[in-house]
Amino acid sequence: MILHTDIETLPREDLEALQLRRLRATVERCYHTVGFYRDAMDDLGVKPQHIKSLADVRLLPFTKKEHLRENYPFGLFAVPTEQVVRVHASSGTTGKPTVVGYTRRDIRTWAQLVARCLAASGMQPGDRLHNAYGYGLFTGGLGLHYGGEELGVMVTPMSGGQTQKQLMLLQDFAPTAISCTPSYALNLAEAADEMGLKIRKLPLKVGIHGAEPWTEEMRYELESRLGIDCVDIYGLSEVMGPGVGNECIEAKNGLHIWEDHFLVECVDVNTGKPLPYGEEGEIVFTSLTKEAFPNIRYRTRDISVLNPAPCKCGRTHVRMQRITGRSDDMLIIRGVNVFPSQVESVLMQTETLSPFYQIEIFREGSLDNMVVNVEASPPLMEQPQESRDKVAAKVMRDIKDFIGVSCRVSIKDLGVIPRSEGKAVRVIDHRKK
Ligand code: DLL
Repeated sequence: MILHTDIETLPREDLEALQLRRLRATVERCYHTVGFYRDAMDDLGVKPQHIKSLADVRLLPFTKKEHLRENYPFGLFAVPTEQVVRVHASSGTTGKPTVVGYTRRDIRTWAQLVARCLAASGMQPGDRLHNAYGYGLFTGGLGLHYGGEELGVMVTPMSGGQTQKQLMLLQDFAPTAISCTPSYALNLAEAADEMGLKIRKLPLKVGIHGAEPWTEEMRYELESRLGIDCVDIYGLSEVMGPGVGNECIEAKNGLHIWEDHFLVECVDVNTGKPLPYGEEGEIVFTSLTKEAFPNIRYRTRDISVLNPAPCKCGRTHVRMQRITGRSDDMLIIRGVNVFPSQVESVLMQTETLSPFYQIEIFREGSLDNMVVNVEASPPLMEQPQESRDKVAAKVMRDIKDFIGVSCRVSIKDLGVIPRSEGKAVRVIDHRKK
């Protein structure tokens, strides 16, 4: 059974008519209930009645993370706090977190959208979900939890960490799906190997992974180690949490953005100018149904490409390619732009390496240097040092060829790189200390 088939396969014309009605209502409401939005629109001379077509969204001002911080904690709420039944917050790297709120209806909508994601991932009522996203201020745990219940699956609210216990419950509760970050899925696979647990033999069928960038190579790694299909789930707390979009199990090729609830744009990172479909840029969302915390043109800093081509699953909602990275996680090494995910791709194509890595950036004199620390595979561990040196030299050449940056590669013993329990820390930037 696939939920919501009608809305997910709506002809574009009808979908866009629905979006326009909802966009106009959202803008009207934001203008009249949130001082920040009214001021920002007044500054540009835009009134709600100027929004006559979907393209008119471009008349509206952008919203950025700093605006959320400036209005900490509840300044961007569009309803009285008495109508807010939940808040979440994302830990800022500096200072105050950003806070988001949900009305009772927002919580219901969110659950329905995550249920859609789970159904798109191939889950059905009666399935069992082992949910290892963190519970708490982070939206991952509760987001997947409510979505699972909405779909009618048995949810284990495991949260992150306690890896041994996770493995015990994976055997005893026999879930058919697991939700966690891709880096934690890898950690679980490794811990299962160490315990001698044949994880591939468990009834697990699908992994629903997101909350951090991951590559196609990582998908193959996880699928083969866990013996399951792995699909990508996307979202961010500012816009809702997990469930803004999800890959379909049929194509596993880009995340369908639930366009009846979110208007999505792709813009030039530097100029903010809208880009045509197919060009890489920053993803921007305007919410179409949110009550407590509506968004107008929220700049996600996530870099991707929108693809309107019909999908073999029959859904008409646009697909967003997997996220390459965040514009603020992009490293600029001697003038070359580098995303950690590009390094991941190269490392994971090198068979003699394990998929655990971390990148360090140092300033030496006036030059920035990138060091890629990666673990040897078990067979390479048995080999003499010169074999490791050869592999390191090859990886350095590959990174230079594919990404265009010179770096040092240091091949470490197995188990040396810290294991992730949630979002993996891929980069340690010593320049910031
Ligand atoms: O990470 C929400 C989430 C939870 C998504 C569970 C999926 C699963 P935040 O903590 O606010 O919310 O972080 C949002 O994480 O802007 C992206 O940079 C990144 N991100 C989320 N999903 C993906 C993904 C949750 N599938 C930020 N691929 C976003 C790449 C992702 N990056």
